[in-house]
Amino acid sequence: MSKRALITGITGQDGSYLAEHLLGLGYQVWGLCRGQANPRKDRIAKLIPELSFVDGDLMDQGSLVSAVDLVQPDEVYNLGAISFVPMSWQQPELVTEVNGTGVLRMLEAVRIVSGLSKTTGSTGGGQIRVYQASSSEMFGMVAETPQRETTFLHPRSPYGVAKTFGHYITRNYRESYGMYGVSGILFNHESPRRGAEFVTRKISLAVAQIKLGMMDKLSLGNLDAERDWGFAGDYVRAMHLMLQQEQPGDYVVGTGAMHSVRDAARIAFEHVGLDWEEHVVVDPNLVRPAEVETLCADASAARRELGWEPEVDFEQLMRMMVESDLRQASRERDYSRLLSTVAW
Ligand code: NDP
Ligand code: GDR
Repeated sequence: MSKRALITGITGQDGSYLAEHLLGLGYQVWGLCRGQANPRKDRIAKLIPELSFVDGDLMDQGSLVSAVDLVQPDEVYNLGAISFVPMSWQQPELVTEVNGTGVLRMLEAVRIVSGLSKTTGSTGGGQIRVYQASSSEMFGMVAETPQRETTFLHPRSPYGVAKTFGHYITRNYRESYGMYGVSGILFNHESPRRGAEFVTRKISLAVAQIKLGMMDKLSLGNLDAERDWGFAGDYVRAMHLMLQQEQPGDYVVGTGAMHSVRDAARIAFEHVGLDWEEHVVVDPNLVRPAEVETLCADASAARRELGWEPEVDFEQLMRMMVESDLRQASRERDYSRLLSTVAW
């Protein structure tokens, strides 16, 4: 009997890579999709025809209970979130509802459907395993470098605060009800499917367009910010491995190498024979109210206990993204259409 997985956030970057990975392992995969006529659903359905869909929204408890009940999954991957950090200052309440309380709603849905009693902690039906998408953004003002599972959390954005709630409530359901719930504390991971609002993709798209003479300048914010950037395709393997362990546990996932936004721009422009300094301008409006300056993962526990290793390094990643955007941009010279078709 093949295993059944339910993925929230199926229309996002990680949802697509994880679905492909699980289908490749022989899973049956359902994606939770929200909204009426969500255009991103058509895009993912076209990319991965083997996917099934179920309606639901992390804002709606009943819809999650129905979805879990309908799918009867062995594994739930809760990737759904408002994932762009700056939006969390614009709409902090909404981000808290989706990224924080939404996690609680999903855990409740799993608890109810699997018959875990609030009083006895006894399990009714089979055990459903839950993966929660925690984030290095929870470390915020970093207490130590590199960051590991035990590093003190000091989030610097409403996004990070909401993710911290999701992280602890997952652990709490594990301790309260014996639920198999784990959090992957994932550092930044990118790909040609990354949203255009995130800095690496913003750079790769701009480089492709500048190379093709479609634009000339790229505005960026804090060039000194440093991140531990990896490839999304590598990171979804770690999500799956976490749910295969005998004992549930939380793991940091990252490459252990740190680069600045300036490095990202330099590598991307150099790849097409351009000088980044001639094209990048700093826009103070893009600097955040509170910044996370440096993030670097100590993923030694994931390497040791999960046997996980990243395969793509930062330079390869930036070049892969630029190449993909160059191919798409030369086919589709209208910028808005470029954004909607790129890499999918
Ligand atoms: P994306 O922004 O690409 O995807 C986010 C997904 O969440 C979309 O499918 C979106 O669906 C869905 N979503 C938004 N609101 C809701 C809601 N109310 N109910 C259900 N689904 C909703 O993110 P990524 O794929 O990059 O990230 C996946 C997860 O991992 C997120 O939780 C993110 O916070 C976390 N994370 C990501 C990292 C990264 O570097 N990529 C690092 C660490 C953590 P829709 O089409 O309906 O908008
Ligand atoms: P981040 O990713 O906030 O780390 O969150 P993002 O790519 O948005 O920013 C990374 C760093 O680059 C700096 N920066 C800019 N960022 C953007 N978006 N646009 C710019 O023009 C720009 N200029 C400089 C930022 O200030 C920041 O320091 C991502 C998301 O995927 C989260 O959901 C996830 O939890 C974390 O990674 C880990």
